[in-house]
Amino acid sequence: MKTEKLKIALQKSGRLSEDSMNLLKKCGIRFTNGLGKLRAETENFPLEIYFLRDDDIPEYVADGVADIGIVGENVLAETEKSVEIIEKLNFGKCRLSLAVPKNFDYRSVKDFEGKRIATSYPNILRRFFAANNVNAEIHTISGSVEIAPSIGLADAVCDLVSSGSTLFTNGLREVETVLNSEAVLVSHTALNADLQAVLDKFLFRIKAVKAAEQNKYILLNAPNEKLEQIIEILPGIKSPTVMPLAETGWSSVHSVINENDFWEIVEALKNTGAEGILVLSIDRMIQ
Ligand code: PRT
Ligand code: ZN
Repeated sequence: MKTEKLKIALQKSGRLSEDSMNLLKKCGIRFTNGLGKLRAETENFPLEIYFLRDDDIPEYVADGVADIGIVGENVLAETEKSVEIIEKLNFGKCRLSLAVPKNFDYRSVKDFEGKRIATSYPNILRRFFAANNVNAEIHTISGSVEIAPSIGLADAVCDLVSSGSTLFTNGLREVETVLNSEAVLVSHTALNADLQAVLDKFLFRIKAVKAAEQNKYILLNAPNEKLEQIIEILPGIKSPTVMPLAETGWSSVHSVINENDFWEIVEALKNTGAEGILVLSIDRMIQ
């Protein structure tokens, strides 16, 4: 029997496109994405790819035209479509923030009372102001939000920020975070059993890719009398592997450490007398 194909919607061209396609590739899924193509078939996994504008992805998935999709949480929150968030993907990170001109004497969110705010995210902003009991005038514009205050269209803006340089070069100062966002895998709320099985398989691979990216493989040499101390510092998946070196009185210790704890652990290891510390990237990690 032929397996039913899972239809995935990806951003056609934009900030999420490359990372989305790389994720599929790291999951071992091969496909040809000829430039300008709207659809691609995969060679070795039951997936069919649709390339769309990111704003349309929640609707395609909610309607079941696509079964799953990759989209920013900001777009999801704005469109308010009913889809299920399956997995955060660790890329496309940004925040939706309120920003004011540098000379605006800002103290609290109440300072937005009665002000005109330019944004491409009116629904999210309306909810934010309602939750904070602020009445502001929201002006919806679709692009170049950051220039609205300098041309007299608005008193402040609510826009996506990553490095902050766009705000800075436009004389604006970020004052409130409205939403933190990253790319997420979303799914139609009712997949049939066959498609759900394909999604589970895909998700298993995504988790292995994510885990590998968040962890490092560490090897080091240690005098045997320090082993106990070193093992305490290293968490490992179970516990570290310890093997004797050819030189008596010394061992080689192997373990996996989390990217976030990396420098603290390496410093602690050095202080205990560990030598020849090697840190390697992990390709895939099955937990
Ligand atoms: O054509 P299509 O509709 O598909 O694409 P788009 O132009 O609407 O979206 P695109 O490709 O710009 O962004 C896609 C998604 O990337 C967004 O929905 C976010 O989830 C995510 N993302 C992450 C960002 C940013 N970072 C980001 N910095 N989206 C936009 N920006 C813009 C922001 O609007 C501002 O103009 O970058 C500027 C600010 O960047 P910094 O680094 O100067 O702060
Ligand atoms: Zn868009």
